[in-house]
Amino acid sequence: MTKKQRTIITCAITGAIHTPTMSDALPYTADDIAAQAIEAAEAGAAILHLHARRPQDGGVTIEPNAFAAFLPRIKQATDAVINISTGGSLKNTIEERIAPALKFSPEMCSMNMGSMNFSFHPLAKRYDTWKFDWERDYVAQSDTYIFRNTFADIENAAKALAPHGIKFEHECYDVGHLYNLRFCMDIGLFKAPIFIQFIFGILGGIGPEIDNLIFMKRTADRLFGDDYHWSVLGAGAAQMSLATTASQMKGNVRVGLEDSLFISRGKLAESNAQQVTKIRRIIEDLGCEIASPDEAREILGLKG
Ligand code: KMH
Ligand code: ZN
Repeated sequence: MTKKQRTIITCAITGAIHTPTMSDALPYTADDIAAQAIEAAEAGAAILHLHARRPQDGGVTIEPNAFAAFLPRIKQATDAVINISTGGSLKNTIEERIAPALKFSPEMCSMNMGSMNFSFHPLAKRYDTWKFDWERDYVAQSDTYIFRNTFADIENAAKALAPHGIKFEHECYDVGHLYNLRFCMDIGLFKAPIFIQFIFGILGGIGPEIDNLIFMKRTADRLFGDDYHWSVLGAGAAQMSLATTASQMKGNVRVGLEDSLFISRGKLAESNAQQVTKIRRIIEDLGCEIASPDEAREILGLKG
């Protein structure tokens, strides 16, 4: 009997882009990050994608101590796969960004596959209804606005992290990033089977249309054959519809307040768990099953 397809739900708890001024639900103290991560795991997230925040103002930090304030609590309360971000903020060097993953050697960490303009522009339509102070909340974080992931950065990160046996969540924000990933595999930086996060709807990357999902998937099939796993992250309003479509295409899904602050059109989510519960219900109602953390470990070949 063939094994039933299981959908891995990743929940990205807080990220580095949204600010506490945008939603009261966005966790930024260690207590809140731990509590929401635990609740998301209980709701069905097999993987927890984690960033750290400064408890005093919610700004991004890549201080390993900030991760140390919530990681043990999450590990003690859940068996979810820990995935530590190497995204940092737009100001950090790649060496600073990988420091938490090097220190904690989690089962997974992110690996961003190309440089790009990233996300916010004050005139972008999707931001115009938020209580968002562009100067205070975003420009202050960056004077370049470029999310830098050069080939040299990727190579340095891959080589430094290689001894840890960490599985990468390869963040691909556009079709070109899939070609970057193929190139990096060809020069020996990453080995199959890889895990790709197709990302849609970040300003600066590919848009959130279903045609684009099909195009990304077809391109990945051509570049990586059968030997890869994939998941979909739709940013903002596209989150649930793209995740639903991905699950029906036998892909995996990512939700969480890092990617969207909303639970439905115009309605802020109360928590990460609320988004996990929603996508889990959709997946199960449509006849699929979700993967437990151990099933995710087996599917992705994690070090455990
Ligand atoms: N913020 C997401 C669009 C990372 O953490 O390295 C992608 C992300 C990047 O999660
Ligand atoms: Zn992230």
